[in-house]
Amino acid sequence: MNSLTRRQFLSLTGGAGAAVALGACGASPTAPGAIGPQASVVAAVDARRYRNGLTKALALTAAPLTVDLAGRQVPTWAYATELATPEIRVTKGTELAVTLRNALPEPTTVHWHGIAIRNNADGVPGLTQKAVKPGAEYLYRFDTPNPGTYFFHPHVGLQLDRGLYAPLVIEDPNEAGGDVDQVIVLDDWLDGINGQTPDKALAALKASGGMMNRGSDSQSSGMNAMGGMSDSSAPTNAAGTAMSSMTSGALGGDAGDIAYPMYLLNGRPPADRPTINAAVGAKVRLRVINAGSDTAFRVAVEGHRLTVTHTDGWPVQPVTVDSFIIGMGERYDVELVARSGAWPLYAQAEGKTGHASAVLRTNDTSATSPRDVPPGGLGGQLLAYSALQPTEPARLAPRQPDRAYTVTLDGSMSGYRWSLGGDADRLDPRQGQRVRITLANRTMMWHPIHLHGHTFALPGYGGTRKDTVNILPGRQVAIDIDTDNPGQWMLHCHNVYHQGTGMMTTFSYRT
Ligand SMILES: [Cu+2]
Repeated sequence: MNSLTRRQFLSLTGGAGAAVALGACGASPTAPGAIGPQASVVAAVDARRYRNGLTKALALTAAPLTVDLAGRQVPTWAYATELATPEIRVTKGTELAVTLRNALPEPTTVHWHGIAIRNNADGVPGLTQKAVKPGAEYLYRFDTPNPGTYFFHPHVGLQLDRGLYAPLVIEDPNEAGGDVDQVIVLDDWLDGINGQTPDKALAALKASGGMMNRGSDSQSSGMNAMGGMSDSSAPTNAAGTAMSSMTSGALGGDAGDIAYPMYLLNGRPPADRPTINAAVGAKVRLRVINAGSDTAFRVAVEGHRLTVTHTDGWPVQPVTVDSFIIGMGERYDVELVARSGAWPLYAQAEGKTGHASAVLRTNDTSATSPRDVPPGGLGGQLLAYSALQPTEPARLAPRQPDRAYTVTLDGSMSGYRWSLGGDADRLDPRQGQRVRITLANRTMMWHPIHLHGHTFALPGYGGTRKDTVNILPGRQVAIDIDTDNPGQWMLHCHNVYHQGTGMMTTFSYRT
């Protein structure tokens, strides 16, 4: 099965998945006994969170803006004209009081990705709050007890695939840290390029089965629009560029559905790549965030090895590699020791054509900028999940699961539909349990699965703590959750086009 393309898979299944309900509502959050965001137990848990007594108040405006991408003026929606900003950075334990002002023409929210947050601040419309209407404001007030690298984005429709994202760093005053602490936000970009929008891209993906009907092969023709293969009919993909094969061995097959026209690092394309300055010998901490919607990135820095110290905000036992792949919603903190010179930092769009980049430059050198070419390390030793081990404080205590669920990742390429099945509509834990969810990917594509409000452990990977895990085609991964944060929480694919067509459900605490 693994060698089949999605096109072949589709012709074998005949699009049977179309009969599967979207499951968008999941375990109904309005069911009897569901613990809602305003429940007293939510407040009781919140009252026990670590605080340092400080509050940081700020305003965040989501608005239509024009951004400059290497001299090209591009209309989009964003929080600031400089993409991937504002960076919010606080000391562990600081209370954040962020007022969201919605200047967009449609409702929005902010989701604080990866943070074990109070449920009513999680930013999921219809589940933890009402969507914030155009012209309205909403105050997000929450604590930051767990240090790490996080980010924030809307949880409405496909808004994440516009410019609505920025980093949130919670610093640990007891951590040694680096001499240089640099956030690297990666993104795949189509919004405003030749009239593209994420909504148009999704419409093209949904419609492509019919539009590209090629007679007897009609069931599978939709695959062409989703980048599974190339053929002589040279279809165009949703981003309007000529499609080529987008496959990755490391991702187990199809790398994504959309060939983006551009990839950005800290909001800038390669033609305007940013520079990171460091002293020779400085310890540089890179906090890498994938804010993309349909693209994994493979990251390396020429002339340097990378020591992975954290994933999804939580510490791991340091492991040194040449490169790593980061899926949508994942974060890796890596350290390097800067060597004299000017070096390309390169984020290849995995399985796709294109990259984002930056320059690491030491302050002793007047070297001209290095050529923007792939570092040798891109093809070197690649980080595997199996190489990750949590630090002792990050480990969950040994315990047998009280509840076990299986959630299947399903899809039908007929009409472009993705879904979660199995126990997806029955995720009804109680507070104080150890819950195991086995995520079984029955599709022909990888999926980065994200759980809100918790950092789960991966029992199959040494107990490493994460909140977003890539699951390859035909594989299954178990996640262990200590149910210590009552409320209603999304479990979903962080490919926004998959999430937007049904690959989501609710992890729904019950009394
Ligand atoms: Cu997915």
